Amino acid sequence: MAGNRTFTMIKPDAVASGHIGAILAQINEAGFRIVAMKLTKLSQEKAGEFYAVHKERPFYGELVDFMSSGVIVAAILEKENAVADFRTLIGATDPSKAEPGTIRARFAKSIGENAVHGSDSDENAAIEGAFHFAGTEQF
Ligand code: FUP
Repeated sequence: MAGNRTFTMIKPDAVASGHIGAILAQINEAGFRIVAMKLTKLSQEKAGEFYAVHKERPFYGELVDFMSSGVIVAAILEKENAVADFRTLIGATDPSKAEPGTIRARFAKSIGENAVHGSDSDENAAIEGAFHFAGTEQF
Protein backbone atom coordinates (compact mmCIF):
# COMPACT_ATOMS: atom_id res chain seq x y z
CA MET A 1 0.00 0.00 0.00
CA ALA A 2 1.28 3.47 -0.86
CA GLY A 3 2.45 5.54 2.10
CA ASN A 4 0.61 8.69 3.10
CA ARG A 5 3.45 11.09 3.87
CA THR A 6 6.01 12.97 1.84
CA PHE A 7 8.64 15.59 2.59
CA THR A 8 9.08 18.89 0.74
CA MET A 9 11.27 21.96 0.76
CA ILE A 10 10.40 25.28 -0.84
CA LYS A 11 13.88 26.11 -2.13
CA PRO A 12 15.86 29.38 -1.76
CA ASP A 13 14.90 30.67 -5.24
CA ALA A 14 11.16 30.40 -4.58
CA VAL A 15 11.40 31.79 -1.05
CA ALA A 16 13.48 34.78 -2.23
CA SER A 17 10.99 35.44 -5.05
CA GLY A 18 8.08 35.62 -2.59
CA HIS A 19 6.32 32.43 -3.70
CA ILE A 20 5.86 30.71 -0.31
CA GLY A 21 2.18 31.64 -0.05
CA ALA A 22 1.24 30.68 -3.62
CA ILE A 23 3.07 27.35 -3.37
CA LEU A 24 1.46 26.46 -0.01
CA ALA A 25 -1.96 27.40 -1.43
CA GLN A 26 -1.43 25.06 -4.39
CA ILE A 27 -0.30 22.28 -2.01
CA ASN A 28 -3.40 22.77 0.17
CA GLU A 29 -5.74 22.92 -2.83
CA ALA A 30 -4.31 19.59 -4.02
CA GLY A 31 -5.49 18.01 -0.76
CA PHE A 32 -2.29 17.74 1.27
CA ARG A 33 -2.41 18.30 5.03
CA ILE A 34 0.59 19.98 6.67
CA VAL A 35 1.97 17.66 9.36
CA ALA A 36 5.10 19.72 10.16
CA MET A 37 6.51 22.98 8.80
CA LYS A 38 9.30 25.50 9.43
CA LEU A 39 11.30 28.33 7.92
CA THR A 40 14.97 27.39 8.16
CA LYS A 41 18.39 27.69 6.49
CA LEU A 42 20.69 24.76 5.75
CA SER A 43 24.42 25.05 6.44
CA GLN A 44 26.75 23.80 3.67
CA GLU A 45 27.38 20.74 5.82
CA LYS A 46 23.68 19.97 6.37
CA ALA A 47 22.84 20.52 2.68
CA GLY A 48 25.71 18.17 1.76
CA GLU A 49 24.36 15.56 4.13
CA PHE A 50 20.79 15.89 2.85
CA TYR A 51 21.92 15.42 -0.78
CA ALA A 52 24.66 12.85 -0.03
CA VAL A 53 22.98 10.42 -2.45
CA HIS A 54 24.01 12.82 -5.28
CA LYS A 55 27.66 13.11 -4.11
CA GLU A 56 29.13 11.64 -7.29
CA ARG A 57 26.93 13.66 -9.65
CA PRO A 58 28.54 16.60 -11.52
CA PHE A 59 26.00 19.07 -10.13
CA TYR A 60 26.51 18.13 -6.45
CA GLY A 61 28.69 21.13 -5.54
CA GLU A 62 26.31 23.63 -7.16
CA LEU A 63 23.33 21.90 -5.58
CA VAL A 64 24.85 22.13 -2.09
CA ASP A 65 25.87 25.79 -2.63
CA PHE A 66 22.39 26.67 -3.87
CA MET A 67 20.48 24.82 -1.15
CA SER A 68 22.55 26.52 1.55
CA SER A 69 22.37 29.96 -0.10
CA GLY A 70 19.16 31.15 1.51
CA VAL A 71 16.08 30.50 3.58
CA ILE A 72 13.91 27.48 2.81
CA VAL A 73 10.57 26.12 4.02
CA ALA A 74 10.73 22.48 5.13
CA ALA A 75 7.49 20.54 5.54
CA ILE A 76 6.00 17.09 5.96
CA LEU A 77 2.76 16.58 4.02
CA GLU A 78 0.05 13.96 4.36
CA LYS A 79 -2.35 12.60 1.77
CA GLU A 80 -3.21 9.21 0.38
CA ASN A 81 -0.49 8.24 -2.15
CA ALA A 82 1.49 11.29 -0.98
CA VAL A 83 4.88 10.66 -2.66
CA ALA A 84 3.56 9.99 -6.16
CA ASP A 85 0.79 12.60 -6.03
CA PHE A 86 3.19 15.27 -4.80
CA ARG A 87 5.67 14.51 -7.58
CA THR A 88 2.83 14.90 -10.08
CA LEU A 89 1.91 18.22 -8.46
CA ILE A 90 5.47 19.61 -8.67
CA GLY A 91 6.27 18.37 -12.20
CA ALA A 92 9.52 17.33 -13.85
CA THR A 93 12.91 18.24 -12.35
CA ASP A 94 13.60 20.47 -15.38
CA PRO A 95 10.87 23.15 -15.37
CA SER A 96 11.00 23.44 -19.18
CA LYS A 97 9.76 19.82 -19.25
CA ALA A 98 7.24 20.19 -16.40
CA GLU A 99 3.52 19.96 -17.20
CA PRO A 100 1.83 23.38 -17.39
CA GLY A 101 0.28 24.37 -14.08
CA THR A 102 2.66 22.27 -11.97
CA ILE A 103 4.55 24.05 -9.20
CA ARG A 104 7.87 23.84 -11.05
CA ALA A 105 6.32 25.00 -14.34
CA ARG A 106 4.86 28.00 -12.51
CA PHE A 107 7.72 28.96 -10.21
CA ALA A 108 11.06 27.25 -11.05
CA LYS A 109 13.87 29.15 -12.75
CA SER A 110 15.97 26.22 -13.99
CA ILE A 111 16.79 22.54 -13.42
CA GLY A 112 19.10 23.56 -10.56
CA GLU A 113 16.93 26.31 -9.06
CA ASN A 114 13.70 24.39 -9.34
CA ALA A 115 11.53 25.88 -6.58
CA VAL A 116 10.62 22.74 -4.63
CA HIS A 117 11.83 19.35 -3.48
CA GLY A 118 9.62 16.27 -3.26
CA SER A 119 10.69 12.89 -1.84
CA ASP A 120 11.06 10.11 -4.41
CA SER A 121 9.99 7.15 -2.23
CA ASP A 122 8.18 6.38 1.01
CA GLU A 123 11.50 5.33 2.53
CA ASN A 124 13.20 8.62 1.62
CA ALA A 125 10.15 10.61 2.76
CA ALA A 126 10.56 9.11 6.23
CA ILE A 127 14.35 9.70 6.27
CA GLU A 128 14.05 13.28 4.99
CA GLY A 129 11.20 14.16 7.36
CA ALA A 130 13.20 12.87 10.33
CA PHE A 131 16.25 14.86 9.11
CA HIS A 132 14.33 18.11 9.69
CA PHE A 133 11.73 17.37 12.37
CA ALA A 134 11.63 15.68 15.76
CA GLY A 135 8.63 13.47 16.46
CA THR A 136 7.26 16.16 18.81
CA GLU A 137 7.22 18.67 15.90
CA GLN A 138 4.99 16.46 13.75
CA PHE A 139 1.23 16.88 14.08
P1 FUP B 1 14.00 15.56 -8.22
O1 FUP B 1 13.75 14.24 -7.57
O2 FUP B 1 13.00 15.92 -9.28
O3 FUP B 1 14.20 16.69 -7.21
O4 FUP B 1 15.37 15.43 -9.02
P2 FUP B 1 16.77 14.70 -8.69
O5 FUP B 1 16.65 13.86 -7.45
O6 FUP B 1 17.22 14.06 -9.95
O7 FUP B 1 17.73 15.91 -8.41
C1 FUP B 1 17.79 16.53 -7.14
C2 FUP B 1 18.18 17.97 -7.33
O8 FUP B 1 19.45 18.05 -7.98
C3 FUP B 1 17.25 18.75 -8.22
F1 FUP B 1 16.17 19.20 -7.56
C4 FUP B 1 18.13 19.86 -8.73
C5 FUP B 1 19.47 19.22 -8.82
N1 FUP B 1 19.83 18.81 -10.20
C6 FUP B 1 20.65 19.63 -10.93
O9 FUP B 1 21.06 20.69 -10.44
N2 FUP B 1 20.98 19.24 -12.19
C7 FUP B 1 20.53 18.10 -12.76
O10 FUP B 1 20.89 17.79 -13.92
C8 FUP B 1 19.69 17.26 -12.00
C9 FUP B 1 19.36 17.65 -10.73
